[in-house]
Order: sequence, then C-alpha cells, then structure tokens
Amino acid sequence: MKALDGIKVLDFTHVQSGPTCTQLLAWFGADVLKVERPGVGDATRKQLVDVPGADSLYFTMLNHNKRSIELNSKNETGKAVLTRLIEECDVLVENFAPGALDRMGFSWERIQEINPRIIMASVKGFGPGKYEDCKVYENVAQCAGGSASTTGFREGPPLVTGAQLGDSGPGLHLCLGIVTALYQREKTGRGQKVLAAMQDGVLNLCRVKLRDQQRLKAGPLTEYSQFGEGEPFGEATPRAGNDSGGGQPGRILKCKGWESDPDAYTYFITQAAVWEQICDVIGKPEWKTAEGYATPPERLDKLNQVFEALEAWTMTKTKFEVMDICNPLNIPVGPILSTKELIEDEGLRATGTIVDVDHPERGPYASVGCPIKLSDSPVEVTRSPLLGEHTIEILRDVLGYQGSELDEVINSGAVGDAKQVADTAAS
Ligand code: CAO
Repeated sequence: MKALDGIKVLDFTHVQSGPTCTQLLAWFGADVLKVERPGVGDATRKQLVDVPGADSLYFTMLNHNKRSIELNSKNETGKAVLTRLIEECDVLVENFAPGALDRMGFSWERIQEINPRIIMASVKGFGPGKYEDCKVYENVAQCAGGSASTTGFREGPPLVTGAQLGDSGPGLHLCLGIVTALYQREKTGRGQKVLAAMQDGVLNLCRVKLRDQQRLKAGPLTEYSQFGEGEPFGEATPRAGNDSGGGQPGRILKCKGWESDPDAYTYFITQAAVWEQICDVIGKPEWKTAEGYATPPERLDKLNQVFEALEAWTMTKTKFEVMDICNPLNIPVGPILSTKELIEDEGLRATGTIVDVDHPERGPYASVGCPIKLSDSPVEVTRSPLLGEHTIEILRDVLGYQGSELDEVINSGAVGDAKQVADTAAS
C-alpha cells in the first residue's frame, strides 16, 4: 500500500514546475493521468533531445510513474472526456498560462459544478496583482523572488542558481498544498483551489534574506565579509558571495587540485563550538586564546584573515581528506560535489535518491528518485509514459467508455490519430 493509494490526479501540467509536483504525487501512490495535446504532448518531450526520435531526458526525468492520455480539450468530444475526467479525479493540477483553463471553458466555478470534491491546484508566475497575467519561466521567478539579487559576488551582476528554485520549488509548495487540501477534505467533504505562485515560492526560500533586509536598520550585517572589508552597506540585502547565510561564518575554500579541477573546493564553517579544534587543525593554536580571535564577535572583522589561514591548510588536502579530518572533530565541512560525482555515488543509489531507469526508446538512464522517504510508503520509480500510451486504457478502465461509445471517441480525433491510438494500445 502507498500513502496516496486511491487518489486520482488529472495532470494537466507541462514543462517543469507542475510535472515536479505530480511526479511526487505519483511516487506517493496517486494514479496520475497526464493529459497531453494530441500529436504534440508536453513540449519538453522534444526539447534538448539527446537521443534522436526518443523522449528527452528533460521529459523523462520529470514524468516518472504517470500514465499519458492524448486529448484535445478544445473540441466538443474532448471537452466531454475532460468533464468525465474531472468527475472521476480527486485533484486537477495545471500550470497553463493565466486564463488558459477559462478559455477552454473550465473555470474554477465550472470545475466545482462538475465535481465539488475536486481540488484544483495551479502554479502561476505571480499571485493576484499587477503581474498576474504574465507568462513566467524559472529564471524570471528567481529574479522576481529575491534569489538573483542576493546571489553572486558584491562586485558582479546578480546570478541565477543551478537549483531550480523557480520551478521545482513551487512544484514542492504546490504538492504540500494539495495533500493539505486532501486532508481538509476528509473533514469538510469539499475540494478547494490551491495556488503556488512561483514568485511566492522563491521568496519563501529567500526568507533569511528578508530577515537581513530588516536587520540593516540596526546597523551593518556584521557576519557578512563586506563588514570586515570596511565596505558600507546600501539600502538592500547585498550579494554575499559564499558567506554562510546564518550566524556561523563559512566560505568555499580551495582544496588540493583546484588549479585543474573546477570542483576541488570545500565548504568550511567556523562553528563557534569547535573553534579550538579548528585552530589546532590549521596550526594556529594561539588563536584559541589570543585577544581579537578567541570569541566569535571579536573575529567578525577578521574573517578574511581567518579564512585565508584556513585555505592555506585546505589547499594541502583533497576535499575528501578535509572531510575525513574534520568530521571526527565535529567541524562542519562539505565537499563541492560535481554532477559527475553525484551520478556515480553508490551511497545515493543505495538509498534510491539516484535511480537507474530503462526506457523503450532511449535505453537505460539515471535519474533523481524521490527525495522524501516514507517508511510505510516505499517508492518504485517506473519510466515516463510514451505520448498517449494509456489513452484507451484510461478511456475504458478509468472513465468507463465501452463498445460503440469508445469507438466514437477514438474516431472523433479528440484523442489523436485513431489508427495510432489503436496501434499504441496493441503494442
Ligand atoms: N488540448 C488543446 N489545447 C491545449 C491542450 C490540450 N490538451 N493543452 C494545452 N492547450 C493549449 C492551452 O489551452 C493554450 O491555449 P490558449 O493560449 O488558446 O489559451 C495553449 O495550449 C498554450 O498553453 P500555454 O500558454 O500554457 O503554453 P505556452 O507554451 O505558451 O507557455 C508557460 C508556457 C510555461 C510560459 C505558461 O504555461 C505559464 O506561464 N505557465 C504558468 C507558470 C509556469 O508554470 N511556468 C513554469 C514553466 S516550467 O519552466
């Protein structure tokens, strides 16, 4: 048994933000029915293609454990099938451009009329207000949500991050909203509308930067390197390079091999509680008691000097040696791991965080498995569906179409090319 067994999800999502959410629901056991435009499907199927003719990794890595039905939701038969899907499903998830569902004739009011128990969950770029009609992609959200203005170095331009805070971030927020709404429905019997705006999701993840914005009123942010460098603070939270975001100063430091390996670095946190161990490790025992070094507040204006001394030591070790030496001493450090190192990590494979998946068109590939582990609801990652692979199965087994009624839908063109639908079902 899985946690969300029995929950049916009408998955009207595409690209990244919505699919990350419905993939999690599928991993938790929901039956996720991905509705795709006939002959086209989710645009990512054919974006960044690495194996000609096969679905891209962009698509396969975001759509595991789902079933696919082709459906033109803009013609009459298609609308009738969509209405049946809304009747049958517990959750509808969508991340179309603002207004697209209304233009199809499926406003929230209409959806509630069809099924008052349904939860309708949406990702949009912005919440209600002056930007609510905008189309938005990942990096725009990172910029509009406070991530870009606080990422990078003071002297450089704002930076976007590799972590997909703008898409996968809101996907996670939406997933939490959906399961919370399902829980509330247990008591009220009613569905509700769930919105995760991308700007809001990024801002939630940038909460500590808004903390610092307000702390500026009380004076300079003493834990930022900028303070020790004597650089005045402006009106907004500045970019802080690799400074730790919390009260324990930390930075990225070079390790042995940095000249040729772009990832030969470690993150090193000078946690106050282990200052004495740090001083011993780097050969500066005198800093344990020296005036100006012994306590955290005294050291704040000398962070550059402290980290230079630390780096002189880390440069004599590999990033893994730094970890091996510091871990037993409770000094918090972490190697900068490359994507190559991560994808080859046996430990991550053992826990199912990295998984190998086979695919009929592209063969085996590695993917990121479910990052949330439930002891009573294990996850088995299965491959993403081919376009329309389950069209007939869903029409027949989920929606109850049979005989001439089923033939009528297939021959109407609403679920794609009739011959192809039959061939796919046969294979
Ligand atoms: N049958 C018929 N029509 C369909 C359909 C189907 N099965 N599925 C989609 N369509 C139609 C939509 O109804 C829409 O038609 P209208 O413009 O006539 O209303 C059209 O396809 C295009 O949908 P879209 O506007 O959502 O897609 P887009 O490629 O132009 O924009 C995106 C993509 C992501 C910018 C936009 O969907 C968006 O802003 N979404 C919300 C924010 C979001 O999730 N962004 C993150 C994306 S991940 O990086």
